Amino acid sequence: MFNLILFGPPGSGKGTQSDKLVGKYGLIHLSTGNLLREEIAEKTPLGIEAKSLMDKGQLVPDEVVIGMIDSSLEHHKDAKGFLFDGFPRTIAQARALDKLLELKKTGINTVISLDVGEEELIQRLLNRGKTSGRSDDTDEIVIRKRFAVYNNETTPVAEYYKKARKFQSVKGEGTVDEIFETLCRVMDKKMKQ
Ligand code: B4P
Repeated sequence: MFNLILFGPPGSGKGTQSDKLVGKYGLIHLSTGNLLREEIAEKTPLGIEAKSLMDKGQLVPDEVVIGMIDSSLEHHKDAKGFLFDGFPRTIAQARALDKLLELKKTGINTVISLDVGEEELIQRLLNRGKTSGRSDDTDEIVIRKRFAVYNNETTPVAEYYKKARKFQSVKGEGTVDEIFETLCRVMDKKMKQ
């Protein structure tokens, strides 16, 4: 199995690059953002609770997203690997993921972080907001709140994987194809190790 975490701030291109990477490497794409938006679209109790938090730029409780990942892993027992996109976002989520993978006798192979400057991120998210209908992308105050949450709660996750010597950063600015090429170079190297 090969398990990758694509890491980075909101709007850094995790979703965009994940779609391309899973096509090339045959991994199962697990995006907690997408899973939550599906719950919202179906108006489930979980979705209704998640929407009120996401609209304010806050994180959904750890136990909710960990539960979603647990059932997705169970659902794809024969996968040759997973690409985790937007998860883990807290230390508690990172620890829970390690435990879940350990139970399946596997682990995280590598974490690749997309580095993008804050002003570029804001422009990307506001642009997406014009067409996506995502309420967390239309208001600059909410976007800035998401960055604050990222800096406070998610950047410690980078330290967690740095300590485990699994963390690597790549430049996340440039065209989508240029960034994809860089990611593929890193992936090809890691898969040979
Ligand atoms: P997510 O759905 O994970 O999304 P994201 O961080 O906003 O975006 P991403 O980095 O995937 O950007 P994308 O490729 O789309 O999170 C949304 C919310 O869900 C969170 O705020 C939180 O509330 C909740 N949530 C999710 N996971 C959670 C968890 N584990 N725990 C708790 N809460 C959780 O790119 C953004 C835009 O940039 C797109 O429009 C794209 O077209 C554009 N773009 C991409 N690459 C580009 C490039 N190279 N140049 C120019 N534009 C580019």
